[in-house]
Amino acid sequence: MSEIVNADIRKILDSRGNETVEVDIYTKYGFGRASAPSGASKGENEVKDYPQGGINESLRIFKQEVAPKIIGFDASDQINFDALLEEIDGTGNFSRIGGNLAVAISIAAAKASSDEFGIPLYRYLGGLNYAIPAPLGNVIGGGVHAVNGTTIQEFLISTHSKDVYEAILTNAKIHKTIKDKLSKNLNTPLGMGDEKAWVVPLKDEEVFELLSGVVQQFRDLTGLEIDFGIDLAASNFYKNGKYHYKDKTLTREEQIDFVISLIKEYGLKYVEDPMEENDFEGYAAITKEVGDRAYIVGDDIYTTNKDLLQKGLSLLSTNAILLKPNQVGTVSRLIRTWKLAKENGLGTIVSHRSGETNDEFIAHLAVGLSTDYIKTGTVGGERIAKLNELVRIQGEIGGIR
Ligand code: 2PG
Ligand code: MG
Repeated sequence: MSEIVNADIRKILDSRGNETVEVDIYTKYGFGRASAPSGASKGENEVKDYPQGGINESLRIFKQEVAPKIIGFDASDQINFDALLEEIDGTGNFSRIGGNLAVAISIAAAKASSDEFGIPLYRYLGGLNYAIPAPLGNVIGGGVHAVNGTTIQEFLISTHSKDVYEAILTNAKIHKTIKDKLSKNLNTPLGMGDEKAWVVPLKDEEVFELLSGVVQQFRDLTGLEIDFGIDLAASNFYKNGKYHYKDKTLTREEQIDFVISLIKEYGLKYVEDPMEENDFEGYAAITKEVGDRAYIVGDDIYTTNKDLLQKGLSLLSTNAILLKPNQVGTVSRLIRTWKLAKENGLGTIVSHRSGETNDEFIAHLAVGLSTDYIKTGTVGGERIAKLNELVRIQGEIGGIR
């Protein structure tokens, strides 16, 4: 039992300078503080960050309705605690209290309870089966995370090492090398996107060439396994039935062929949201053809929602799923979706959002659930907060996939 004795809320800023909520939960002998991130490229079925009336309405609801009801509640009873949040909200999708409020409360309760019991958060969340995931990060980006970048939202790399510090350092060195190459050789303007990936006014094809060269250089240099991948976030450039790149427009069938050819040509191991999010069959066509070579990952298509994953499983849409707490609003909802994915042999990835705080929770979540990857950038304070937490956790448990 870890009885909640007090709860507080405040507004803080996220990495984009937008307002977000931070919640404190006190149990008799424990304390938990959590804040909510926010996406820019959101799936249609995500819970909404805030209700009508915005963040101030969430604050009002917290003070007048939530705090009085959660005080006295057992924070360690996460399932019923999260059910209470759903009951207070009353809409089924947190549209009255706001998904950001729900997720900050749910995570703060988990943190307070693990603190009360003196159990590390990753172990509190995952029991005895925990493991350090491979860090996966965006090194060149575009889409809605940047102005004048690539059409594809994220060009990702992931170093596998038994030492997570070596993995995150190698990822960061790749990020740095790309900057050196771009500024020396290409003489092109260089910016930085929301997730601290480089933004270049290049065509997607040019980036594939550049990045596969850098990745190979680091494989040779380190002898480590380094994955190359992408998040197309394809819904964002799908309009009127076609996929609109900077230099070309593709039909649905051409998009399927294009993605398959990219996976084959560049040996991509990770491909997220290759089709617009309602095309479950389109995802399936890609998975069928190249699912043995790469993770075909569902983000916007599932939005961490168990029912949507169920649909994807029946259509064999993907062989992996992205998990983001604020897409569904509570820790228990996310864990239920994760369980279904595991039972069906899918790869799992815990992910940050493009707008982040310094909250390190997802590092513990990824370790606790032993996901294959944690997608949380390569550099930038709010991304490094999670990566450095992995280093600390490794100090306690050791090992990486
Ligand atoms: C994504 C995420 C994180 P956003 O599409 O996977 O990289 O972006 O948080 O903007 O939805
Ligand atoms: Mg995505």
